[in-house]
Amino acid sequence: MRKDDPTTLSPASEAGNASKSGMDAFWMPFTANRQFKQQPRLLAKASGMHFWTPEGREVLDGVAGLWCVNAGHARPKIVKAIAEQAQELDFAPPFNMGHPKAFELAEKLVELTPPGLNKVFYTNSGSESVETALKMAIAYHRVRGEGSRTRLIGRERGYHGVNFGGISVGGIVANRKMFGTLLAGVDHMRHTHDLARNAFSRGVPEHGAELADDLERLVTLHDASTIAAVIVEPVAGSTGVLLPPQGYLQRLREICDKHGILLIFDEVITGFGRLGSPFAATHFGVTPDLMTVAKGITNGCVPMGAVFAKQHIHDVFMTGPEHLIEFFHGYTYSSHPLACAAALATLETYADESLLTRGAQVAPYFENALHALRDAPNVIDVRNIGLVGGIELAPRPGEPGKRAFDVFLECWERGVLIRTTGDTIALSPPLIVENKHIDQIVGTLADVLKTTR
Ligand code: PXG
Ligand code: PLP
Repeated sequence: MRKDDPTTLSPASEAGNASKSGMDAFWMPFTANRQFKQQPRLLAKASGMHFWTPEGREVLDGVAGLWCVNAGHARPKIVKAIAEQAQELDFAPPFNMGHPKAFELAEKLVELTPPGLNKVFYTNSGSESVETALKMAIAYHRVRGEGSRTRLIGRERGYHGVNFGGISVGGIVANRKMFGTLLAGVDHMRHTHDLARNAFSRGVPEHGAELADDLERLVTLHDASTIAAVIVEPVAGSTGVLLPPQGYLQRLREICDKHGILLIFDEVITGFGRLGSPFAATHFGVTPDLMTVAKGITNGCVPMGAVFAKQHIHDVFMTGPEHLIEFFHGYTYSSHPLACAAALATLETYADESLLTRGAQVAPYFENALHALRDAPNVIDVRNIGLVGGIELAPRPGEPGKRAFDVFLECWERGVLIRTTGDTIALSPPLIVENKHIDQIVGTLADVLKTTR
């Protein structure tokens, strides 16, 4: 065989696996693969508020990548930190070994979290953070002698990532129905979405705090002595931007306290400034026992997630012989040096530009702009909090999700990246967004809604 014969370069092409289009091999996540590959939407470059396609077309990022690029794209401090870290220490084993930045980052993170959440366990994604928090909750009860508390309570329409624990406590049917029996011993509260009473609310809706009493109902059914934890998104993102009714989270906290149930907030989207406060827990003044984050922790640049735990949860584990592992859990890439370097530079960037609270200043303009869409064709609700917006469309008869997806495609053609879930358009611009960007996003949406059937 000749040295330059391409078949000697790749075992895949030798076996005939390489595709003609160059797009067959990649099985894309959460994507209509066949539709995408007929009409690919590729991103080649990003900076600040914008992406560029390989052809050089500019696209305004209305969704911070995927709710993660909170400081905007390619921020210099973060780019530099990652490059330097790769040179200096590319990897360090996280089990039985450490590296300085992992400790430094943890100290900095717990300065930002609500009081009491002062222990950090590192993961690599939101999904892993959720699995970690659920395991921590069950193990916590067991080490303190209440091993019967194994049940986990989630909520309808909840999104907690895609691993088995997360889809079990989650409540999105498409993410669950294909995957068998899931985790045993899980139950769900009702979701809080109530268009009849709360449509077009500005900020948190007025009605529905009583839905927290669903937890009391589940306690009556299963008995508190069998329940380890309740997990909710303080503001649900993925499922279509659902805000907690006034007083709902406080009530959930009270019921958990009354029954010794741990409260887990999944702050993968709400963490790091999305609501105009560092965390939703800060925003609503309700502190969970465990809090999951990911996405904005590194500005989306390097995969990373984390679970924050209250001191007493951590301390319960620290009672056996000192030479033994206390919590049999961890990932090869927990506290990856590149992720820690990216996260430290991200926190610096957030601090330099006060980004963790900037959303609160921009929110009124964003709110007014969004609510101007209430009379656009097919709009049945507009919801907003901080720099999160949801615009719900009436589904086209017999084609759920299609109307919103058509809006997404047309916005992309017109240079604005939005996100849709079902028939809800979700907006979550980078926290550096300016009024002119908001005008462009909402102006484009208004035009597109006029022409979408
Ligand atoms: N919990 C919450 C609350 C999330 O929003 C995850 C867990 C999982 O994180 P990872 O990093 O494993 O994806 C998420 C992720 C969307 C969308 O369209 C949102 C997410 C992921 C994919 C799509 O809104 N959020
Ligand atoms: N599968 C196998 C065979 C492994 O050896 C490991 C880690 O050592 C894993 C899965 C888990 O990988 P990670 O730690 O990256 O989650």
